[in-house]
Amino acid sequence: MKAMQISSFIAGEYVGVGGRNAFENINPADGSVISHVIEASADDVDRAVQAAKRALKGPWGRLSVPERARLLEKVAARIEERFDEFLAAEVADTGKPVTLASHLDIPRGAANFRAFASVIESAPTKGFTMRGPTGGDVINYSLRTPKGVIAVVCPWNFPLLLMTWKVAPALSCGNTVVVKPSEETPSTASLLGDVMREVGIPDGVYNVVHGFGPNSAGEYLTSHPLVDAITFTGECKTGEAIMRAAAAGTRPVSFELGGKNAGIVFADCNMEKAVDTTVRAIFMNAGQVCLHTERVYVERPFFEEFTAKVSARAKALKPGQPHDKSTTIGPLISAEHRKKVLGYYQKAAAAGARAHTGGGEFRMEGALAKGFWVEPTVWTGLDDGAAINREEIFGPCAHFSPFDSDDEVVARANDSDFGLAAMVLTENLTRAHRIAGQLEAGTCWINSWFLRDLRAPFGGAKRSGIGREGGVHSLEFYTELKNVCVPI
Ligand code: NAD
Ligand code: 6OD
Repeated sequence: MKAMQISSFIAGEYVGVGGRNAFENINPADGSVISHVIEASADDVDRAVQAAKRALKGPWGRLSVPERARLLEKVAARIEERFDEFLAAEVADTGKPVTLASHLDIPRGAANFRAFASVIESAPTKGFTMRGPTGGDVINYSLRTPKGVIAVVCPWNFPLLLMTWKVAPALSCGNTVVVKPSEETPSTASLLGDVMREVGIPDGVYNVVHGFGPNSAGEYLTSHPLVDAITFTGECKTGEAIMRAAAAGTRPVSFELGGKNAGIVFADCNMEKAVDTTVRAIFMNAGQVCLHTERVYVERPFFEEFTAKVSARAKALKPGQPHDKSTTIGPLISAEHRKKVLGYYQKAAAAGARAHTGGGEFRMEGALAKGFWVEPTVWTGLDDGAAINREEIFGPCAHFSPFDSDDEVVARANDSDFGLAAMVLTENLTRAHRIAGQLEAGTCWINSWFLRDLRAPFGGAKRSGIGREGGVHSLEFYTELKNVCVPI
């Protein structure tokens, strides 16, 4: 099959090659080249930001909230109509099983636009009156205005889902955006440009610039002086670099960063459901989920039994062609990421961990032999100070250890630099609520995992992020709140 060309989308137009560099977009399942991506130059990024700035003052800036909301609903509807194209692009870029992308990635791409169309229409207007110094009444009320041009810098693990999770609230609030998708997964962001054109989103409102981070589109964008705010999802180290760029001009940031999430399993859980939930929390998307559980604490009386059950389920996961509906685990995103994950597998072995299943590469056959496959892995035997219990691995693996009391497990779960998500599995809801209150995490799932209500606040505590997005919380970041004071 001939490799396609993926282009940046600036001011309503796809950008041609025109002497620019191009890089290969690789299918992680088989190592084949899917497309050539044209890298945006510093000039292109400047044009994109200028276009986004101009668009704020054009027809987009004059739309009423219901008009904007209707347009976002059309974007959602058009993603659904072009579902198969989005699905094929996402599956090729990520290598993830089609069953996962068709149930999660693409539907959420559409759902994000619908959710924020609804949030903006029902956003509360704030106001109050008070007695003024001269005895008369004073009315104070608040207006929300768009923040301006928003830079949206995205990772590769849920490309469309995570990009639209930022673009939808930004647009719903009347901003314009310049998106920098991950270099690993450029396709759906470009495809969305076509959808924006089709439904009549004015030129310059949604722009996409392709490239890498340092000395490329990511850095050009985040250091551009006309960018008014930066929303970023990715690694903590990248967050630090972006924060430095944002310091020039004191631009606000919203960060969703890494995790080292704890799962706590009590002996009084519903065993069958707890095994299911834990398997999903560790292995979904080959563990490449910021929210995924990498540290599992199991109450001692049933530690052996629970670990054995999860290990058996992990062993039964089936790698294979992403489009084969019986495939239940995909590859890692890249050769580089596989090297990093296998490095942790080696560190675990060297430290004396027992691998109940996995611990190495998947030896795939045929075309898939060139993909980036690793075995789902369950370890026991290391203490909480081991590297695999402290650092984010971002692969299909977790370490299990026993615990004896609530206080002990809360202290161990909280003993981490990260604080993104936690999971508590127990049928004792009093205990569940008490522990949820004690855990240092942005989200705590009880008897569930990755169960999302898009109106709920979402983000990380400690090093896992800055700020919260979701529902009205997104409005705090994507708008300026102005008070108007009127003495009567
Ligand atoms: P990454 O930080 O390497 O890259 C993310 C994006 O930042 C890419 O588009 C990249 O090109 C860009 N970038 C890199 N350096 C840059 C720089 N100096 N300036 C500007 N842009 C730059 O992250 P990744 O490897 O794509 O994603 C995996 C990480 O993302 C994991 O740590 C994971 O936990 C985290 N993540 C967090 C969440 C969350 O909601 N908290 C969600 C998904 C992923
Ligand atoms: O569901 C979401 O909105 C979200 N931001 C999920 C993040 C997944 C991390 O990999």
